[in-house]
Amino acid sequence: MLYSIIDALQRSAVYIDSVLKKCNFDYLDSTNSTGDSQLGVDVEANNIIKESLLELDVVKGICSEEEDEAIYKEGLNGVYLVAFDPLDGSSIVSSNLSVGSIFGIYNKEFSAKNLIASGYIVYGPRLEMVVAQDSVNHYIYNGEEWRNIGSLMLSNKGRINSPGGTQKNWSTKHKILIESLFLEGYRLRYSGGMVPDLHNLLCKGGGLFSYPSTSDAPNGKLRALFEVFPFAFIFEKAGGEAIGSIGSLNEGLSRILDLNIDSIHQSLPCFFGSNDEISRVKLAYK
Ligand code: P6P
Repeated sequence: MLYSIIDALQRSAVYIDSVLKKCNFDYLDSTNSTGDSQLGVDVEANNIIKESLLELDVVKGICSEEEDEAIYKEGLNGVYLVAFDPLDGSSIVSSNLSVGSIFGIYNKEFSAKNLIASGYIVYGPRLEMVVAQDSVNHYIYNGEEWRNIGSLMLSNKGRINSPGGTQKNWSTKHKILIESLFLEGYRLRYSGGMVPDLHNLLCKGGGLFSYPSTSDAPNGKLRALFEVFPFAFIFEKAGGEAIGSIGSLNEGLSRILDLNIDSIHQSLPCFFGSNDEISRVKLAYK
């Protein structure tokens, strides 16, 4: 049943990749519902994915970072809802850095407990796609077809530290946590693109990616439905963990896929990683 959705996303990925290769990266006058400036290619990628999904019988509706509201189809056929960020990392695409699309497939309801599959597309030197259901499958597009090249698994402890957010606005406990990893020899890997930064962790055995609550972004920056929940699902299926918090950090950090959101564009502080590093985050934020 999910095959038609994955196939539609794979066809959209090839189309978006070709658009990225020849488009200019001019900003539009518009902003999206989170207030982010929009590139023309943001809107084009959104339309490509939205149209390819809404024509599927199994799809009941979609929500997108580039759409103010969720879009539901009339009629009772579809059961699946797809939330997606059509082009994540627009701010770095004009520097020719890798960017990506992120998606989560929900059964009947946009909530973490109804997330049944998720994945992402990496528009980089190679066009790649990762899809998590029972395991985390890694695909490469060879110019003619998508080939499954195996699955991605995290080690119990990694070597990469990928710290997001404006450092001068980090809390003291977050600064101590991040510094402790560097003092142990972790390598800094952070491009400012969620998809390539987390794909790097998944391909290189793990470590920690963090986008914490900061004084300028108390609820973090990354959006729950189409960024954080999909990657939380992927990291758990790859043998790691994903924790975060909704509302005040005073309640501490919880398993992200146990959290409930109030609005489709809600963001939250989030930590993705191998088990050892996530244990250290829990200790640091205790
Ligand atoms: P910062 C890109 O704009 C994005 O939404 C994610 O792809 C990325 O992880 C994050 O923002 C980077 O944010 O504040 O570290 O530049």
